[in-house]
Amino acid sequence: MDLHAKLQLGGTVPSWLCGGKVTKDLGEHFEVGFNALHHRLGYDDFPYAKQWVEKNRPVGVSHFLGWETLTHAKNPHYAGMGGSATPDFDSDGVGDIFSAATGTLNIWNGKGDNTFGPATAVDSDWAGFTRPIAGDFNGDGISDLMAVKKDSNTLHVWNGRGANNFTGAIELGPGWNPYGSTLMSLGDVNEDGKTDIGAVHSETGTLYVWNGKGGNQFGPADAIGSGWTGFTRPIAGDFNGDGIGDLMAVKKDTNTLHVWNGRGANNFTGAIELGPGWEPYGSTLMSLGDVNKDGKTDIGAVHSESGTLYVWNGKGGNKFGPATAISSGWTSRF
Ligand SMILES: [Ca+2]
Ligand SMILES: [Ca+2]
Ligand SMILES: [Ca+2]
Ligand SMILES: [Ca+2]
Repeated sequence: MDLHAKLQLGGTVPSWLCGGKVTKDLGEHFEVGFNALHHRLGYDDFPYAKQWVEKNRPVGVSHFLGWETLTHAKNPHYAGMGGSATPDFDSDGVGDIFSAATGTLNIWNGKGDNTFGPATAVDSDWAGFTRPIAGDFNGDGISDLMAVKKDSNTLHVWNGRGANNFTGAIELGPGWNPYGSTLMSLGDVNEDGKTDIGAVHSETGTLYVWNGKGGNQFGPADAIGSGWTGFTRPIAGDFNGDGIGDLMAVKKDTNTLHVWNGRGANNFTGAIELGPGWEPYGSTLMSLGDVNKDGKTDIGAVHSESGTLYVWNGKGGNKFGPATAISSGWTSRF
C-alpha cells in the first residue's frame, strides 16, 4: 500500500516492477486500508499512504468509500459531526479553544500539533451570558455555541456557519437558572447520533440530560444521577474511544480526576478514579476534542496560579499522556 501510494504521489516506478510501468489507480482504496491499519490497529508506518489520504480526503467515488471517510477518517468534515462535542469552529477536524470570559467571544483554532493560532475575536456581546459550551446542536456538522443569559435565565444557541462565524443568538427557552454554571455538551450519550446536553442542578446536585433532536431542539430533562455537588463542573468527551460520550470531573475534597464512561441510553458507569493532583485545574478543565490529530480526545486546563495552558493527549481507554505546557497568559480567559 505504501509503495503504491509513493508512486501515486509522483515517485519513480522502479525498473524491476512490471518493467517500470504501472497503472496508478488504487488511490481511494488507501482510505480503507489506512484506516484499518492506522486508526483501528494503531500502526503508524505508512508515510506515503498517510500523505495521500490526508491530501485527498474526503474520498467520495462511491457510497462505500465516502462512508469510510465519514466514519473512520479524520477528514475535514468529521469533527463536529452528529453527536460530537468537539469544539471545531473552522471545520478542520482539529479542536479549538474558545472563551467569552472577557465579554468578547474569542476562538483559538487548533493547529493539530497541540498548539493554537492567535485569538480571533468573533463578537463582543457575551458579558451577559454564562460560560458557553460547544457542540453540534442543529446537526449540520458545524460546531455551535450555547449559553444561558444571566438576567433572564433563558437558553440561547449560536449556530456555527464555519470559518469561526456564527448566527445571531437564538433563544430556546426559559428556566435555566439552576443549570447556568454547569451546562455541558455531552456528545452523544443515547447513541442516536445527535448531540446531547447535560447540567447539574445547583441545589439538588442531580445530573440531568437533555437528548438532542437536531434543529436546536431537545427532549425533556432526564435525571441521571445525584451527588454531583462534590465534583467540579463536569466536562464531556469520548475518553475511552468507544464513540459514546463520557463524563469527567475533579472530586473537590480529594482533587482526584474521575471519569464516568457512557454506556448508551443515557447510562454511565460508576466513577472511575484516574489520579490525584488536579487541584489547580478543577475549575478550568475542558474537553478539547482532538488537538494533536491522532483521532483521540484530548483534555486541557489552565493552571490556576501560573495561568499556563496544559494539554493532556488522550490515548484511549481513559488513559492520557503527561501534561504538556502549551502557552501562558490564560488567566483572564477562564
Ligand atoms: Ca478547528
Ligand atoms: Ca451546527
Ligand atoms: Ca444523542
Ligand atoms: Ca488527540
